[in-house]
Amino acid sequence: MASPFLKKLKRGLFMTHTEFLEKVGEAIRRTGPVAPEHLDRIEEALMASDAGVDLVLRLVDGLRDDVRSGRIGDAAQLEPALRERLLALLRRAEEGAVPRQAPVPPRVTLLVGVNGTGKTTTAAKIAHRLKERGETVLLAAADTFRAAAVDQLKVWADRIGVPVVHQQEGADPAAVVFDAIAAAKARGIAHVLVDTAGRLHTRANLMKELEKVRRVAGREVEGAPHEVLLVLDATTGSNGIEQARRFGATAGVDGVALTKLDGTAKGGVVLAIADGLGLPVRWVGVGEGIDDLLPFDAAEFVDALLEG
Ligand SMILES: Nc1nc2c(ncn2[C@@H]2O[C@H](COP(=O)(O)OP(=O)(O)O)[C@@H](O)[C@H]2O)c(=O)[nH]1
Ligand SMILES: [Mg+2]
Repeated sequence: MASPFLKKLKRGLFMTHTEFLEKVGEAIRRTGPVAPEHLDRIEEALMASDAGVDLVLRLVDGLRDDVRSGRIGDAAQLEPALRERLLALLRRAEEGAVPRQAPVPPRVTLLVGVNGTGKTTTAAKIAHRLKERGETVLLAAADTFRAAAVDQLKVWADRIGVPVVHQQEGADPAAVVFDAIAAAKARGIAHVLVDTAGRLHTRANLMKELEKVRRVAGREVEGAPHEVLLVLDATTGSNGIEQARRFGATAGVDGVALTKLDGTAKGGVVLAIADGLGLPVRWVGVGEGIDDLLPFDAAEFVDALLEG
């Protein structure tokens, strides 16, 4: 019986899953000798899911070697072999980035990423989830670039019933974070989620601003920020990887929240993130609703991708 999470993930991954299985289904659901077309089919399916050229070639070469050496003697072994390789890849990225706890509260999480990827929505979704678990949480509106960004976060905060700290448009985001941390300390709140800007007049300014936010957080709470989540839009596929590289260089990213998986067949980008960036995906967004965020689980992801 599939878990509710797996069901929801499968719905979120519907397009990726369907297209993947359409391409690969016949190749991995048969028995008998492995023909070169089977491996071609797997290669094509992985490419179409935007898993990234280098990774796909490596994966398929690995399978081909296994066939040549006799480790894979029958087509029925292709699926388990592929599953094992995908899982190993995802687990490696997870092991490379163990989440940091906060020795003293609050635990501070920054959400960073380019405009429109889903930072504000994801901050609200995580806040909601923490609240449902009985944890205390405060949102910090550090995207001060546009007044609308603050309003959007305030609307979410009202709806889920968590406090939000904000200042006027154009305020210094580091000052907002300073205030937010002070408020959290005063009220004994365990988590501060910081929504940041995805765009400024120049990228250099944006990076400087994020750096200042980090410095201020670190000065106010030991070890902060405890987590920097890069929010990536799955519909941009492997272009998102390039964005991530640019952000990672400056912002010291710990993990990825991959949004909009519900609207794309490019779910293989999860694999490209793990392989190309060595970053674990922590969350996946599977819709616009407040509950449409799932903690990422490597085994469930691979199941959702491969199981018919
Ligand atoms: N379908 C879908 N839409 C999403 C998801 N996450 C965010 N969005 C939508 O993407 C748009 C941009 O989100 P927003 O949080 O404002 O992005 P930001 O600019 O990075 O803060 C909004 O319309 C969101 O509703 C998701 O997982 N699935
Ligand atoms: Mg925003």
